[in-house]
Amino acid sequence: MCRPGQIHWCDGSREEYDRLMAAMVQSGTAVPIARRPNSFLFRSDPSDVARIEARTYLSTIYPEDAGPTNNWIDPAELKKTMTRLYEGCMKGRTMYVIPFSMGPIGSPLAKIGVQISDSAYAVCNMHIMTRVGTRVLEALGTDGEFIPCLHSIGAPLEPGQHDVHWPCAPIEDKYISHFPEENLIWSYGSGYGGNALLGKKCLSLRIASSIARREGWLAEHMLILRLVSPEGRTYHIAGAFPSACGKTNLAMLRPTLPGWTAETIGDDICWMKIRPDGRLHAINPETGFFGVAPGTSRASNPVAAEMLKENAIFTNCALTDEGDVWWEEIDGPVPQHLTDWKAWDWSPDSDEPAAHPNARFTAHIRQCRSAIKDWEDPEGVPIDILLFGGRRSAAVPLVFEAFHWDHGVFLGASASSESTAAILDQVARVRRDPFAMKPFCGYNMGDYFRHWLEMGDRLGGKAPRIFYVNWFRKGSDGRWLWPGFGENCRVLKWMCDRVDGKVGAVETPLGLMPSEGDLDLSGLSIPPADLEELLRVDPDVWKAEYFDIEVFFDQFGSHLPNRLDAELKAFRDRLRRA
Ligand code: GTP
Ligand code: SPV
Ligand code: MN
Repeated sequence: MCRPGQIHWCDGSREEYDRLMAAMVQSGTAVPIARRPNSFLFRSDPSDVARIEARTYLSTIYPEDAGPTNNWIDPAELKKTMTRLYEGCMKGRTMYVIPFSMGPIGSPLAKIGVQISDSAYAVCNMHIMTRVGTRVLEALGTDGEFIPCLHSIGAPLEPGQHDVHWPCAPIEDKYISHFPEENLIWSYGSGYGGNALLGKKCLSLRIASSIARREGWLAEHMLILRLVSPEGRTYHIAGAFPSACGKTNLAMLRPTLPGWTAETIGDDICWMKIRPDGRLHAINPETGFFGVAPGTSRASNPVAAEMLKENAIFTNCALTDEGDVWWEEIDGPVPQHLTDWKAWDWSPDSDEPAAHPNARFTAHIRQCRSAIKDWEDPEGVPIDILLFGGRRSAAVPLVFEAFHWDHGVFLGASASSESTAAILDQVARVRRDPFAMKPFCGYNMGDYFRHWLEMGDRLGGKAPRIFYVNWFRKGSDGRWLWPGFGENCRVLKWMCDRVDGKVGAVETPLGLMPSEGDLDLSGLSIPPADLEELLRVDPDVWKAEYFDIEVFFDQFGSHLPNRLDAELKAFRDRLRRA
C-alpha cells in the first residue's frame, strides 16, 4: 500500500543510529551541535510543531465507547479515508520497520509494538525513547502478540523531486488514529513528537489505557519519583499533570531541604498494577525523555542540563553563532545574535521567541544522573502518593489532600489547566483535563472514572494517598507566588508527613490543607502575604468552578459513576457551608 523505495528492518544498534544520523546531516535535515558531542538539531516545518488534538481520533464501532472527550469517526470510514492517503505515500522513501518494547523486554508488564515509518528522525528518537531492535523480534518469536503502528509523514517523493528539510502533510490531511477494539494505530501526516513516536502517547496511553481497563490495571500520563527522607525512609510518588505542566521537572527534582534526596523513575508515562502484596506498583515503560526545552536551565533543572551535554537530539531549538543550542531561560546572557528555530536571524529585538515554545530535547535515561539504578526492574515501585494538578494562575491553592479515595478520584476527574504550547490547536484558556488524560484516554472518560473507583475498591487500605497541587499560582502583579522546582520538595515533605501521620491538616471545602507552620519553609524567604494567597480558598471563585465542573460532568450522562456525582454534591454542600 505505501510502496516505499526500500525497506529497512531496524536492529536497534548504535551503528544503525549513527548511520541514519549521518545521512540526515548529509541531506541537511540534521545540524550537528559543535558544542555537544554526538548531538543534533532538527527544525520542523512551522505547521508541525506539536500534537494536534483536533486531528487525533479514537475510532470505535459505537461513538459512545469513545465518549464525549474524544474525536470519533466510524472505523470503516476512517480506514477508507486513510487508506487513500497511505496509497503510495512512501514512494521514493525508505520504509523503516521498528520493533519496539514498552517496558523491559520479556517482562510480563511490557507490551511490544512494531512501528512502520518513513521518518528516520522517528527511528532515531524511538531508539532513545524505547527498546528497539532484534532483541524485540526474538522476544516476539513467530507467534508473539504485538501492536501494529503504521506511521507516514505523508510526503511521497517523485523521481528527481527536491526534498524539503521536514516533509509532512498539510494539517487537514493529518490523522492520528486509534482503533482500540483491534489494538491498532494509524498515524499520517506529522513527524512531530507524540504524533510520530507511536510508542508514547498512542500506544502507552491511548491503546494501553483501553487494554488496562479490560485487564484491570492503569496506564497514566504520570511522572514517577522516589523521594528519600533524611532518615532513609523511601516514598514513591506518581503525578499526573497535563502537557508542559511540570512532570519532567518534578521527576528530576533536586530537593532543597537538607538530607532529602530524589531519584527519577519516569517523566511522562506510568503503568500501574496491583501486585501480590496488594499494593499499586508502577513502571515507566519508556527509556528516555522527550522534554520541553524552554525554561530548562542549570538553575531550574540541573539534572536535565547535565543530561543534555552529549548524545541528545534537539528539535526546534535556536542555534548560537558558536554552535550550541539555545532556548529561552537557558543559563547565561541572551546572545546578541541567534539562528532561530525557523533558521532565520534572530536578535533580542525580535518579536518572537528564538526557540519554539514546544521545542524539545530527547535523551536516554542512562544519561540522567538522578535515574534509579534499577530502571530495568520489571516489578516496578510501590506507590505511596498520587498527585493530580495543572497550571492555574488563580483560584487553585498550592496543595490539598483528598479526604478519601473517591474524593481523590473526584479531584482527578475535575482537574483543570491553562493552555500550553504542547498542543498546536488551543481550545480554551482554562479547560478541564481529567487526570491529565483528556487527550490520551482510549475509551469513554466516564468509564475511566469508574475504573479508577474500582481500582480503589480493590486496593482498600493499601491505596496510595491522593493530593492535588498547583505550582503556578500568580500574584495580582503576575509574579509566581511559589518558587517551584527544587522547592517543591517542601510540599512533598508535607505529604510524606501526612502519610506517616506526623502532621495534622485543616479541613476546607476543597480538601485537607496544611495548618500554619506545617509546611517546612526553613531557609526560604517567602512573604507571609504570598503564603496566605497560595493557600487561600475563595468560596465565591469556587462556586463558579463548581458550576463548570457540573457542566463538564453532565456530558458523560449515564457513564458518570453515581459515586462521582455524590462527590460533586458533597463538594457543593461544603461550599454552601463555607
Ligand atoms: P510534557 O512533556 O509536555 O508532558 O510536559 P511536562 O509535564 O513534563 O512539563 P515540564 O516539566 O517540561 O515543564 C513545562 C514548563 O513548566 C517548563 O517551562 C518548566 O520550566 C515549567 N515548570 C516546571 N515546573 C515548574 C515549577 O515548579 N514552577 C514553575 N513556575 N514552572 C515550572
Ligand atoms: C505531551 O504533549 O504530553 C508530551 C509531548 O509529552 S508529546 O510526546 O509530543 O506528546
Ligand atoms: Mn506528556
